[in-house]
This record gives sequence, structure tokens and C-alpha cells, in this order.
Amino acid sequence: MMKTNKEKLNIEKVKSLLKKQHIETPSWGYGNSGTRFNTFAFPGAARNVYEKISDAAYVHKLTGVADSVALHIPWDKSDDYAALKQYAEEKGITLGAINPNLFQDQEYKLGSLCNPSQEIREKALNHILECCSIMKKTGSNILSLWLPDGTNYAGQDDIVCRKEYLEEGLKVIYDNLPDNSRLLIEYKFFEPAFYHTDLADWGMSYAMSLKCGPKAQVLIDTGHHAQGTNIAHIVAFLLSEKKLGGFHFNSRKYADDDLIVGTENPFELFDIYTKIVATGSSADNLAYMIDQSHTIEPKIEAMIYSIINCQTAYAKALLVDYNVLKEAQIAGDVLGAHRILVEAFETDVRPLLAEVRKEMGIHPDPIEAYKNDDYVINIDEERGTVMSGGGYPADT
Ligand code: PSV
Ligand code: MN
Repeated sequence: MMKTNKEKLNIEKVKSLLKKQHIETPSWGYGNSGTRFNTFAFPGAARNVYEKISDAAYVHKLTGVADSVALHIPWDKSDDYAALKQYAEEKGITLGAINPNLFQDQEYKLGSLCNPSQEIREKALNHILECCSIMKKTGSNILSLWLPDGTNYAGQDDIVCRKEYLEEGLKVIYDNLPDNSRLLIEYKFFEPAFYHTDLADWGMSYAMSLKCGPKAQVLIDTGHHAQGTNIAHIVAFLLSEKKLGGFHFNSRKYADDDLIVGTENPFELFDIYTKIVATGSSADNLAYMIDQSHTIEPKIEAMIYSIINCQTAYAKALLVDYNVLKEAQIAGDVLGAHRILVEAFETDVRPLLAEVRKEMGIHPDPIEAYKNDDYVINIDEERGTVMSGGGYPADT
């Protein structure tokens, strides 16, 4: 059947939006990582920040939409951030969000910004302020903050006091953000503490971001919810409040958040994207970041899959006619409205994405390109199989 002009125009618009899509990958996803039971050393896993940047750049080369890499400090600490930035740029990517690490030092046993000890709260704050100054050197405009803070037993600590410490600390951080940057406040309802976590859900992050100001927003890590939580609803609510800063994408199927986004729950990911697309340009400033460190999967391949899953969900969300959807909603057509989403979700967008990639000058199937390329063979030979990477520097 001949396509009408309107349909052709729409497809051109969809394609141009797909080309502009941007998904940041995490440096920690390219090194070894494991569960609390074991870490399996992976052949060719990145051993240091330069190798992580190189792998991230390779993922960008194959997908065309992953042109920045997030750093975790001190895992990616450097004594020359200018050199790091230059290296990334030479490889065709930029340095993205800076993630302070407040969970590895012995002192953080009882928390970081919420710790009952003033000395340790100050240590945590100083580390985050150091991250703010690193942002200036790396050109990063997002401080992505997750706290491991919480308690394991009722009565262990004064929750209200901890909340006040947090508020105080966040305000200092907010005031020290580099120009044109944002503070994204991440929540997680469990782990490493299990009785309570100090930022357990989006509402708590939202409350804190309101107290800080407009440059503070909520970061939704899709793995940080109880099973059954309607994440798309949270997305819609925060978008409407202009308080959604971005995502850490992954799939929560075990007690951290490291599985490939959209594998088990593609409809959920699509649903999330429909809320974003329906909101229009006010969602332009969202940070789309993958937060996955794979334990048994080939790391680069898993990262490519993650990006493809996001592209697929986004492409399907772009196919929805939101005007027709609105009409069905106003008419109270419950299943008619639902069917509009289901039909878009069931559309095979692989040919569309292949076309978009060809137009971008890359291979139409990034996984096939990866399988036929020497990059992985070369890094396996060069780097070997050593217990390093991820969060931990080589030879620990
Ligand atoms: C915590 O589970 C988290 O989601 C935070 O974003 C950390 O920065 C990241 O994982 C890596 O440990
Ligand atoms: Mn996260």
C-alpha cells in the first residue's frame, strides 16, 4: 500500500528522533563485577578507566547513540582529568555523570551523609564536593547521587535526625554544583540496609529535591523498586512536576540492579517511554543512563543489547498517536485506549531501526557488527582474564 504524505512525514520525524536518542553507559559496566557470592573474572574485562572509556566508545561506535560514559569516583579516580577528557574525546565520546561512591570505605558502615557521627558526615560531604570539582575538569553536568544509608533494626538510629542531616548535606552540595549542572537524587528501598533506607522511594527524593531547588531532580533507577511498583506512573508524575532528572536503566530480578533493561519486562520499558514521549519537549533534558554491571554475560555485548532495548522501546513509543489516544481516553474507551498502546508495542520496529542505523552510517545490526569484529578478540588478548575492573582497581 502507498504511504500517504502524512505517514511519510511522521516516519521521517520518528527517524530523526531516534537518531537524536542518547544513552549513557556506565564505566563500571565494563569491568568485572559480581554478586556477594562470587565475582567471575571475564576475559578482556576493562582493567582501568582508560580501558573502560575505550569500551564505552566502542559501544557508541556500533550503536551510534551512546556517546558518553558515566564515571564512579574513586573507582575511576585520575590524577589528570584533563587527559582523561581528552582521551574520551579522541575516542569520540564525552565524560558524563559523576557518581560519588559513599559505600566502600570502612567508615560508612552506619551511613554517609546520614551517619550519626559528624566526622563521617563531613568525610562524605567532602568526597561529594571533590566530585563537584571533578565535574568542572571532566565537563560533566550531572552529579548522580546515591546513598547507601539506612539501618538494619528498629531503634538502631534516629530516623528523623538522619533526615535532617541529609537535608543539611544536600543543601551544601546543591550550593556547590558547578554552573549549568544538576543534582540527581537516586532512591532505593532496600540494600545495603534492610530495615529502612534514608531515601527509600521517589517521594523522599522528590521532597529533598524540592528543598534544594530547581537544579535538583529525582533519578529513577528502574531496579530500585518493590516488585509490582508502577514505574511508568512515577515517571508521569515526576515529569508533570518537572522533577524527573533521568534514569538508571536495568532490570530488577535479583537483589541488585544489574540485569539487562527490557529483557524480562519490555512492556514496562515501552510504557515508561510512552509517558516521556507524550510529555513532549519538556522531557528533553532527561538523562538516560544505563546502570548495569553484568556478572556472567559478555560485558560489551550486554551493553549493546541494553541500548537496543531502549531504542526499541522508544521507537514503539514514538509510533503511538497520542491525539487518537487522548480521544479514546476522553470517550472513556478503556480497552480502545489500551489497544492503541498494545498495537504500537506489538509493531516490529527492527526494520525501522535498521534503516535509521544505515542512515547514520553504521551497521544495521550492532550485535552482528560486534560478532564479526576483532575488537573483543583484541582486548581478550591484550588484557587477559584478571580479577580487576568494575569497582575495583587492577590487582586487588
Ligand atoms: C546502587 O545500587 C546504584 O544503583 C547506584 O546508582 C550506584 O552508583 C550504582 O548502583 C553502582 O554501584
Ligand atoms: Mn543506580
